Amino acid sequence: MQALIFDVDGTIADTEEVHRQAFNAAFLEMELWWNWSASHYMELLKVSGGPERLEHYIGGLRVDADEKQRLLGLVPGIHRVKTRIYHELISGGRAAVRPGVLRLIKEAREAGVKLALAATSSTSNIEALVSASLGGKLLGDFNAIASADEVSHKKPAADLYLRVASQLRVAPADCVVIEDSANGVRAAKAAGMVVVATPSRWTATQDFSAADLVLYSLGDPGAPLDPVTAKAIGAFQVGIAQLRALHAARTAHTV
Ligand code: XBP
Ligand code: MG
Repeated sequence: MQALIFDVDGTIADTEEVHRQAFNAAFLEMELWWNWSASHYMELLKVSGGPERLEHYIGGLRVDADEKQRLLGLVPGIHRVKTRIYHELISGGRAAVRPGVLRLIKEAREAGVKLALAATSSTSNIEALVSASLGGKLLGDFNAIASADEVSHKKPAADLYLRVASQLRVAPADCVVIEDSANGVRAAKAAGMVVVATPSRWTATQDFSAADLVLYSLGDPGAPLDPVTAKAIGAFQVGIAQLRALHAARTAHTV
C-alpha cells in the first residue's frame, strides 16, 4: 500500500445535506419553484455531478419539449448560483468531519503513505470544505487533489482515480480508497484499486457488493466500532495497519 485516497463528499464529511440546501436555495433565488426533499435527493444522488443531476431532474419533469430545452439551458447558471451558496454554507462549518478521517490522515502522513483527494465536485468546493472542516493547513498534507473539473468522465468511470494515481506516481493496485457511494466504489474498482466503503445516510441503501470492505464508520477513540466489526478487522478503529492488511489480502493473488 503506497497511497490512501479519500473521496470528498459524504466521505470526509456529510456534505450532501449542504449540497441539497444549496440546490434548494439556488432554485428559490432563480424563482424555479422546485424543492428537493431529502428522500428525493437520495434518489438524485445516484447521478454523479451537480449539472448532470440537474439535467436528469429536468429530463423527468412533465413539461413540453420547448420548456424542457429552455430549462436545460439554465443548468450552468443554476449550478453557478448553487456553488456560490454552497461555499457560503460550507464555510460556516455546516459539515462535520466524519469519525476517523483526521486521525487516518495524520497516521498516513506519519507512516509515509501518500495522501490524495478524488472528488466529483469542483476544486473550489473541495478547497472550501477542507479549509472549513479540516483546517486550511491540511490542504498541504495531500500529495494530489483531483476533481471533476479535470476529467471527461465522472464516477463511476475510472478517470478520476486513474488521474490521481498518475499524479501520485503510484500504481493503482498500490492505492487504497475510502468511498461513501456505489458510484465511487465502482470508479475505484474500475481503476484497479482496493476500496473501503463507508456509506453515509444518503447512500446506505446503495449496492456496495463491489467494495473490499464495508464499514459504517472508520471509528475513532471517541467513537469505537461495535465489537462484531472490531473482531472482524482486529481493531476498534481503522488505522493504517488495518488498511495495509486489507490491501495485502486483496492483492496477494495478483502477483
Ligand atoms: C459528489 C457528487 C457531487 C456533489 C455535488 O460525489 O456527486 O455532484 O453531490 O457537488 P463524490 P457538485 O462524493 O463521488 O465526489 O454540485 O459540485 O457536483
Ligand atoms: Mg462521495
